Amino acid sequence: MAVAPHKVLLLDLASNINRVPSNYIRPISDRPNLDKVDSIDASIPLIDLHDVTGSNDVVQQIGRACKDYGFFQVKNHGIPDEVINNMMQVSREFFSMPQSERLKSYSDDPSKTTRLSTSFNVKTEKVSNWRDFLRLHCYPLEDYLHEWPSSPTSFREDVAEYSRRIRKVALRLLEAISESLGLERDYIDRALGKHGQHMALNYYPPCPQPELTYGLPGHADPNVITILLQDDVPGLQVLNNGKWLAVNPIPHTFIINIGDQIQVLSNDRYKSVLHRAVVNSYKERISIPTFYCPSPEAIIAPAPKLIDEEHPCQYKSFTYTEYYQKFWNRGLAKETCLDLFRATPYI
Ligand SMILES: O=C(O)CCC(=O)C(=O)O
Repeated sequence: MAVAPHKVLLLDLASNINRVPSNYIRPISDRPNLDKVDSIDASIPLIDLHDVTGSNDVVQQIGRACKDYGFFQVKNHGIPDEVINNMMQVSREFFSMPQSERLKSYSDDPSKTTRLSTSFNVKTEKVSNWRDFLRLHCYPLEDYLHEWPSSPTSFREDVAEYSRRIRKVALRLLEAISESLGLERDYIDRALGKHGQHMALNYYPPCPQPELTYGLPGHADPNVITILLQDDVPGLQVLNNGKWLAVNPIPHTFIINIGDQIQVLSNDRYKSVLHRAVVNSYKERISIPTFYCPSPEAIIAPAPKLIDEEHPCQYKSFTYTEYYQKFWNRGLAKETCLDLFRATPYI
């Protein structure tokens, strides 16, 4: 008798169920409480990047957003609509391919630099997340391009073009963030060693009981900055003053958030804040975060210029590899990993 293929990806499981399987159900104390979320449009600042290199005002707006929200959206970022549309379209095509084609990229091994998987860390987590994802390393591009899926046929070309363009936006933002902290424009660039850039293509299938589970539970990002492209389906929420704010999609904008490494470099001036992805019962959602990172061996520590009597040094120095290992091994925990690297440990 033929045995049905084991459904390792959520997308294939979710297409014919009308209840959430028990391993996706969160305890009552840890559910999204969707009716308590503030979904009014004016959530996080929207900043026009048109004049980011010439305008002190833009730099100040970025600084204020990093301090008050840890999040902002950007428009006039210089990436043509066509590049964004192709990226979103090829992601949708990837997840629409037959299971046998998608599974060619599947792996549970987190050390793989290109892999399709589901949830977050399937080997260690107790509750699963309502998400499949394709994770890609993207910088230096020539080191990784050959590993990427070769189907759909335009995948490599579209994703490579998008990642080259996004890297330029990331570098401009890092300069503006350095400047907003009163540091030299290239301070953060230099602090990151050779730099790293990863991308996730997140696919959240429609969920029959979205109030019981998360696409991704609240977490802070371990990297430097994240640049998120989302489709037209809401799902991202950001914690601000103890309340979850929905970040509703605005076409052709990106959502930027400060990761833990900027919190450290800024000696706690800027905050890496919790955010989460919720799911819905009516429509699939795709989001594409680019995680801009230090290179693994880069040594991260607060900028000496931001340490004084009033602002004592908050963190010991560490390599990004050490930091990322802690982040990965703990799973997506609400308590930030930063406290493990405090100069004076929190009790
Ligand atoms: O899907 C989203 O909007 C958020 C994604 C995210 O936080 C992540 O991939 O780490």
